[in-house]
Amino acid sequence: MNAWRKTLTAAGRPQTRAEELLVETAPARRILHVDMDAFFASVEQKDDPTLRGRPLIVAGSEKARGVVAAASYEARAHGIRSAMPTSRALRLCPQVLRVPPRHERYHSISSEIADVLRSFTDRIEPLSLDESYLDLTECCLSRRTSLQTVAREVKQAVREKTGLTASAGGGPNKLVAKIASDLCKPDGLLVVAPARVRDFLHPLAIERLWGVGPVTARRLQAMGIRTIGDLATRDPRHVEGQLGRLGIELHGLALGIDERDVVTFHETRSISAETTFATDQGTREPVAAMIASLASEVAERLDHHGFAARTITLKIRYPDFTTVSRSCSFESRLLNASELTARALELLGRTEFPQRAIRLVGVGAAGLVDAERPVQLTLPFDSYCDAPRISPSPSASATPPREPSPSASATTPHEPSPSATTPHEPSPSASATTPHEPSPSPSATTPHEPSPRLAQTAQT
Ligand code: DCP
Ligand code: MG
Repeated sequence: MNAWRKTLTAAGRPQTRAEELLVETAPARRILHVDMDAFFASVEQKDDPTLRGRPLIVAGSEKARGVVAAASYEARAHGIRSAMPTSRALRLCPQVLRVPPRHERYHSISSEIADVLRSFTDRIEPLSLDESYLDLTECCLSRRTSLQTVAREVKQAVREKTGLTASAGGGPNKLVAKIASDLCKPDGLLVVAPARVRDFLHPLAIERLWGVGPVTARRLQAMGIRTIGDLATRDPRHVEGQLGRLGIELHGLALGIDERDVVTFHETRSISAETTFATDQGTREPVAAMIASLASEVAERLDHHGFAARTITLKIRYPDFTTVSRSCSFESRLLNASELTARALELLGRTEFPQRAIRLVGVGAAGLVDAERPVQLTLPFDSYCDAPRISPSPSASATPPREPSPSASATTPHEPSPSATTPHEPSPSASATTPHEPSPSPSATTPHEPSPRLAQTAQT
């Protein structure tokens, strides 16, 4: 990041109109947010032409209290959304087609998308399997072409390679790019010029702002703030008085100031599987059987990729949706299928089960290494990342707290996120979450409801 720009915004936002003008006239970055449309559902429709043009959900079975991972746009017309229980989706649209998720297939397409994006720039920050930020500043400047033009090329290249549509939003920062791509879905392209940022942001509902979930939105609404523009025109000291540091950060964002860099390294991925029981389980036998089945699924996927794991995590959700995870790591040993199961069952002993019944259970493997050559690595689908990163602390870490939005509080039908631990013998870590207001701290960042971080925490 430009040094003077960072200094200017070190207090979270420009302090004077003169500083504001300087920020406005700074050489603008060209940030693009690319997000595949109805990703899992579109992959299914691409692979099976009989599913095309029909309401479709990729979801677990309603009998097993499954939830919707992805809904085709035809299904969304009936009000079906991600994270909704499958049973509710079926009530909304009895003729909806349901297919179970095929994660390997989505990972493989994600890898193809990554290859396409990398042909435009190395400055890529993947957020999930189907979503990335690209910093196209150098690409645009060296080619003397506009962000709009490059964005159009990116969309076309993704379509040619995968047969799928992506939506792309562009602007001088991540905040604008992400909101723009959300607004132009599906198959859209919306680029916001720096001079138009405030015109673009200000009419939007305050919930669109990064870090504003239902709880914060209610607090802002109680202050008479309904749009981003309402917040931008408030005295920041007043907002700070009401919301503390979060208020200051949100006020800066409302002014269109977001200095976060596109971060090109990424955490080492994990392989995991989880399931929600049809009814809450209070006895050991069915829970242990499910853990064994999930562990062998994880082991199979590790095998398929040629990976071995040094860390295992057990994730448990109690009936009140409180979620905990327990992990242990091994420096000198790799975990095979039976060890994964055995360790996961040991970890079960460190939960409140059976005093508390269990709604959901998940098994995750992290600390992935090449099974043949045990060196820490990343999965193929994020092979464009600069370097893997492991949390340096094995101590208890909070799973990202999220607003109790539907996507956060309902079961996500795949991939628990085990807390990373440094490899040593064996090192337990625990994390617990209850659905509550997100903290503005950096550790609260998630792709779904990220916490705002301004210049003072931006990485250069
Ligand atoms: N996903 C999931 N569980 C959720 C949300 C998403 O398993 N609660 C999976 C399925 C989605 C994929 O992640 O297809 C990408 O998530 P998005 O939020 O990008 O949603 P979609 O790509 O499905 O739709 P959109 O067109 O709104 O981006
Ligand atoms: Mg998507």
